Amino acid sequence: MHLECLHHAPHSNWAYLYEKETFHLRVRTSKQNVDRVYAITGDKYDWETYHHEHKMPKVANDRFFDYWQVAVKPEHRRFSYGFRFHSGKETAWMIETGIFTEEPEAPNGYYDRPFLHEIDLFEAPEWAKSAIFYQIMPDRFANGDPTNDPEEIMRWGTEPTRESFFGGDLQGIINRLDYLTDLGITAIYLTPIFEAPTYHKYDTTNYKKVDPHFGDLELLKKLVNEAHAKGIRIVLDAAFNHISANSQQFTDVIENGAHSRYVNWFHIHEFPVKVREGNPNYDSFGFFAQMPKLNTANPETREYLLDIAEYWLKEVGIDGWRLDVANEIDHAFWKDFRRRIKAINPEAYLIGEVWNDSLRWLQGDQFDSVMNYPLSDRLIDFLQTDDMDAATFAAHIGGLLMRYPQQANEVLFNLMASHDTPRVLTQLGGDKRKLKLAIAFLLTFTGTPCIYYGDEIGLEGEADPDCRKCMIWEEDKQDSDLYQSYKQLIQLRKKHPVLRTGQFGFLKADMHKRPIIYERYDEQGHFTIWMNASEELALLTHTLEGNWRDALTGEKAVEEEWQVWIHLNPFGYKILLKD
Ligand code: ARE
Ligand code: CA
Repeated sequence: MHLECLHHAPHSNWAYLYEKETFHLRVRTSKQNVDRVYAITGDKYDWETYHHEHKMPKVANDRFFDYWQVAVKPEHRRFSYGFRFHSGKETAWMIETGIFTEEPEAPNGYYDRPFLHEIDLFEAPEWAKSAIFYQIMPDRFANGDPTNDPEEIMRWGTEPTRESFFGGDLQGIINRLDYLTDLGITAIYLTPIFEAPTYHKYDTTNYKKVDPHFGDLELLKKLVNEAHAKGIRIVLDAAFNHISANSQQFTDVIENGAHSRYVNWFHIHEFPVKVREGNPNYDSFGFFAQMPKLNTANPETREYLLDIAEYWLKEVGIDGWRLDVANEIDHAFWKDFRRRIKAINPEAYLIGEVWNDSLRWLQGDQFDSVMNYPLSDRLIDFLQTDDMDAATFAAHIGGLLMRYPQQANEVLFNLMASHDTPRVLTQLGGDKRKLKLAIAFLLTFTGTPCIYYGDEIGLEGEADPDCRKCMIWEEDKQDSDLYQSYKQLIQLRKKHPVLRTGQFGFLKADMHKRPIIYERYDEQGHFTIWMNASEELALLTHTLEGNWRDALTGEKAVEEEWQVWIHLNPFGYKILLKD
């Protein structure tokens, strides 16, 4: 047995409170090296009376390791624990004090979970688990009010540049709420809408004012109220890492230098301040001189921003925040932020924009979720070419699922693309078969799906600004077949909770092959999803008890002696539901 590969860490994504009295334990072993794993738990104050064994199922694997997970419910909300591993005739134990080949005397040296406090529980908003998000960039979605258009707008539908305005606004979104309802959308993520000089509004000049080109406070309230009336929630974008160089605060520092009352709101390197594009003498987002970084550790700055975050919840009733460049703001700020926001609305959904491993922010004291770019990167890599075999794809997905506590996985903001990436259809070489496969995966996988506006009707686009083309509203230019695929898959996900919070596992993902089969299951239901990510026809089979039918057509699946047979076209998929 590869003892050196045995791994666990207490108080982490390996050991966490999942629900009020349910605790998850995870361990890692060398891939295909261990046959069985048991968690040994007990009460250190009376081990004899209260100790148990729990067989741990294997729930995932990545390239080098197998992962095992079990849920335990200790009687007295405290417990010590260890693990026992079996590999052929070998047995080994892992406890806090080390790895042993003779059984260590319990509970000395065992891992310890002193007390399970409900107040420490990381609880994500329940509604986010069943939400279907749609991301909108207001300037590009719909122009509902030409009277508020910027002076120099470009004709709707022409090629966008880094500076172009097209006149989209909040009234346009209100006018199109029925379109979103028809698609099955239940939540909208709006990129910034507060006053700012650019079309994208990530360089805020006034956080407490809706940009006049988008509308005003009353119109935003109307949008939120009309969306809520249709069962659609609204999440706004908080660009708190930096502010515009044209803001009142920063212009004061430019004018008054070290004597400015706002000097500690920023990270100024030297005076006089030089707004040099590419090389400012102060901290900024990237090297963008127009985006001076705010000193969120400064109490006055922090209070200013937290007050803004509270204001839009209290004043308008928004349902959460997407947090721009969240990973470059200090953790102390986000802990305050979560406390203050959840005090106003415990169900507010907080999504950090973090492109890398985000465990530090997903321990229940900061964000509920992050934008899950690692997922879209892996899925698009898998579909872009046939270089990645099914086993490697499954290993990537397995590793991602083990990164975070399960309650975070259930509300991760799963996207295929955004305003910061090329359009997913473009990344997939314009192949709509691959796009449908990607969307079928997104809508049957663990986590909250988000559709970037226009993807559902076939919009294409390279990197920013090309990925921000105006929405196409002429029906004869929309891909209605693609739209129907999105709509059908969204409806399926909304109808079946098991596709949202059920267990996930691969049934088939072979080396040197491309087809995959994975399952979603819980007490209520059982799905198997069959995908042929290749140009060849595929005939897949798997042993499955019970009667299965196509969840989209209702057609009964062919089976003989528990062998289910599925024919798939190139880049085809089938979603089976057990009767
Ligand atoms: C755009 C172009 C630039 C150009 C600039 C000036 O992208 O190439 O030089 O215009 O004309 C906003 C606008 C952008 C604008 C940018 C700067 O939307 O159009 O740039 O401001 O003026 C990293 C950050 C991540 C950030 C992306 C863009 O980690 O937080 O870069 N995303 C947010 C928003 C953006 C917004 C800003 C930040 C600024 O979502 O829309 O840009 O408020 C890897 C790395 C990531 C990196 C990612 C993308 O995956 O791991 O860290 O994200 O690549 O580059
Ligand atoms: Ca307008």
